[in-house]
Amino acid sequence: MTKSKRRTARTVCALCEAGCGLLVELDGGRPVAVTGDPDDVTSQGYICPKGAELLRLEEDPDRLRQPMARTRSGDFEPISWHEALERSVEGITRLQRRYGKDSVAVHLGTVQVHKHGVVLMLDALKSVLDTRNWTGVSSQDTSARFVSAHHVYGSAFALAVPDIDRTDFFLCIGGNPLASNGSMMTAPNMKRRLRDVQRRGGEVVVVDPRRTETAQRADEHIAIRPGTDAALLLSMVQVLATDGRIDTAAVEKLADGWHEVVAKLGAFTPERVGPFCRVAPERIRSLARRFADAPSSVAYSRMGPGNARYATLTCYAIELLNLVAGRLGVEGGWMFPTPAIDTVRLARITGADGIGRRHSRVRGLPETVGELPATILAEEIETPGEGQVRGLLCFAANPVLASPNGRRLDRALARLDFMVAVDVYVNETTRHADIILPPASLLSEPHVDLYFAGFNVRNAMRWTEPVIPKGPDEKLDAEILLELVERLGGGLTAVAPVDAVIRALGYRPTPEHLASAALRLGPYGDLFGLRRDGLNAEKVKQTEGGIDLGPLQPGVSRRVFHPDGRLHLSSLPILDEIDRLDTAVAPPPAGEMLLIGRRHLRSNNSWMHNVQGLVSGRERSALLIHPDDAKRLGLERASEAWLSSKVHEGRVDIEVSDEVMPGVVSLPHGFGHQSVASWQRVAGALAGVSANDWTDDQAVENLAGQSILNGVVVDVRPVPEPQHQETDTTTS
Ligand SMILES: Nc1nc2c(c(=O)[nH]1)N[C@H]1C(S)=C(S)[C@@H](COP(=O)(O)OP(=O)(O)OC[C@H]3O[C@@H](n4cnc5c(=O)[nH]c(N)nc54)[C@H](O)[C@@H]3O)O[C@H]1N2
Ligand SMILES: Nc1nc2c(c(=O)[nH]1)N[C@H]1C(S)=C(S)[C@@H](COP(=O)(O)OP(=O)(O)OC[C@H]3O[C@@H](n4cnc5c(=O)[nH]c(N)nc54)[C@H](O)[C@@H]3O)O[C@H]1N2
Ligand code: SF4
Ligand SMILES: [Mo]
Repeated sequence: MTKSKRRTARTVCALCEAGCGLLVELDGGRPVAVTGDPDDVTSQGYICPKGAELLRLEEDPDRLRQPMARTRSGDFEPISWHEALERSVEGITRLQRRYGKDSVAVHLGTVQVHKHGVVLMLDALKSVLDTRNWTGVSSQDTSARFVSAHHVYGSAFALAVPDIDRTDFFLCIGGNPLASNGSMMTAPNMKRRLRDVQRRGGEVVVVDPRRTETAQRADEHIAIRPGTDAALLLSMVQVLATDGRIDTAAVEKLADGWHEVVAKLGAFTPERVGPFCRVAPERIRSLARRFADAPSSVAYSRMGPGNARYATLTCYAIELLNLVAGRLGVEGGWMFPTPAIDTVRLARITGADGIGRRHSRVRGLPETVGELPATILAEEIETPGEGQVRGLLCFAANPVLASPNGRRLDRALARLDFMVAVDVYVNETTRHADIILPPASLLSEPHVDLYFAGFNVRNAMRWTEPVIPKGPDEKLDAEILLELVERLGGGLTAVAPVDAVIRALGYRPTPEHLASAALRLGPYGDLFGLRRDGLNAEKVKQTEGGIDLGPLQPGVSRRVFHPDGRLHLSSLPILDEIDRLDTAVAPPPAGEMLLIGRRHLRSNNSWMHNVQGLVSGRERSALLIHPDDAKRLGLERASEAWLSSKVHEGRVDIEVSDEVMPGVVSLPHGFGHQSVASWQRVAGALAGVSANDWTDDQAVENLAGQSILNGVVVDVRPVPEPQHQETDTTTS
């Protein structure tokens, strides 16, 4: 018997923002085990259950491995790559020739930012498709933060992170890093990092309507009424201002507009906003004072308020609080990473970081960093007229479960003339596609730290080679996009003359060529040999586990892009939104019930539900309801309830739990897979409904057009008589 050949290879997990380093054990070239890489500079051996199940995800028999075409009967059958790509391009070109460029929309899911190759391909795709209907998940994720950064710093990508490893006081507002592994904060093993804050004698305070996994480990949990965080934060600033705890001279040295803002803060006293937020005024006051008095502190907010009514204003108020408390750009505070590939500067040069330069046809919603809000998709498909959307390229996204009013979108997608999806599953969205193009295994991808290095809580750079070669008939996501671009007549650099010269020379650049050049020209780069000790791709690849580039660097000016070099605190849209919030501040109506979301460590949005190891155990898709509400509504002993919102009503499983505050119910998004049970056998057999059946595509936040997915007004009652049917109340 010959001894099998075992070896280990390194890669980086692309399943979430933490980007943990992985060691993949190979037996005769076949991956057999995945563990955390102890040498990885970013994750130091940490791995979560999703990363540990990576091979199960990859080996899922229901995962697509060849291009699929939808048949007349609505089924799918495999076709060749050549035919799939030709038909995709033919479908897109036919519509664009006949109905104009805008007739084909694009929708991008969150996977895009995890793959450097895709990020670097998007300009080329954008340029060749030239459609205004370029949409994606940002409006359910980061757009509000981008818009706030644009106003304050002059670039949507001027994004600070909490210096979590040096802070003495971490104020976490509407983020649950123990489930999400951290977002817009690349920091694997948040459990350890939070414990370290406490071990240093510091404090962790979580503001969340639910006593989350993170809140349970915090020193203090403040339950807040959904959608009111901006008022709480402005109130904290108001307290510091009236206490005289603000170094006004220091603020004015960095920023313009403090006077205009402070003049508006009188409306946000803790006594006034307390009932609105359902937080005792004394708690707000004490929180503000402890935040200011701690040796160092940082305020951070994420998806909770980020997908609620005052999303952009909340992000702005985080900037304001960190600034006036003297926490911006200082150790233990709110600091700017210095990534080796400076995507912020690249975006500045290409203008990719702008906002509001185009608006959608039907509702006039603004673009943010090139993307129109995802909520426009259904209405743009349904509404006749010039520019009506008739075709869709959907990249790694499942908007039927991830976008508000998913049922309306589901019906709209069925009306498309043509749809192509790049995805690994037939799911609730891709089931409408004419063609599905599945990428090769994640283990066949090279990895270059690109987008998320901009959120590192400690600067680092990693570049790994593919762990396994891709099969002869497999393509990476970026390669699929590049082939589509080339067949549509474009090229990688998106600059037509440059691409023409490159083609004439018979040269075919890859995203890695672009990344390599950007690294060499970046802040630590070797400047193509001019700086001998500088970095280049080879050096990074040869350093096992990546290169540590040190703690975050103090300073602010390198991320201020307003021509006057100052932060702007009083942009008109921001001041107007403060006025609107001021008008809205009032105690909640009696009996109010607000719906919020929830994430689970073993899941990722709408996918990873088809692997038994990730879905076994207690059901996770039930509606959490507080015991007081359950009692009041006659649901104490019920296992189900009837949930209604403006757009939908239907049955949900319930779980009575004091984890959620009274007046709030919580339902995770991304469930409800019954319609694809024949394509995803494990997921299809799960219980659960899609939270986004109840969220409203027409309700958006004012500044970014951000979706409102948290703090949705709902009604909960016992399940009515059997003849009562589930209904959608939207017309389409
Ligand atoms: N395991 C796992 N990891 C993930 C994901 C996943 O689905 N599963 N998704 C990934 C993605 S796409 C993202 S963007 C990140 C998100 O990362 P996080 O933002 O850290 O994750 P969430 O669980 O959405 O945290 C939002 C929290 O806000 C609370 N909340 C809801 N409404 C409000 C409100 O109005 N105010 C306040 N203060 N809190 C509120 C919720 O109860 C919840 O605890 O996670 C990423 N990582
Ligand atoms: N109610 C509510 N709704 C929400 C949220 C919420 O908190 N509450 N969160 C929002 C947020 S933050 C986000 S980011 C969105 C997420 O919205 P989406 O990005 O649309 O959702 P995912 O489920 O992450 O979709 C991932 C898709 O990519 C496919 N996929 C997985 N791996 C690969 C790959 O390597 N290549 C390709 N081509 N495809 C792949 C999966 O099969 C799946 O179809 O959801 C949003 N929706
Ligand atoms: S936390 Fe888990 S899913 Fe996220 S990168 Fe690390 S191993 Fe992957
Ligand atoms: Mo997200």
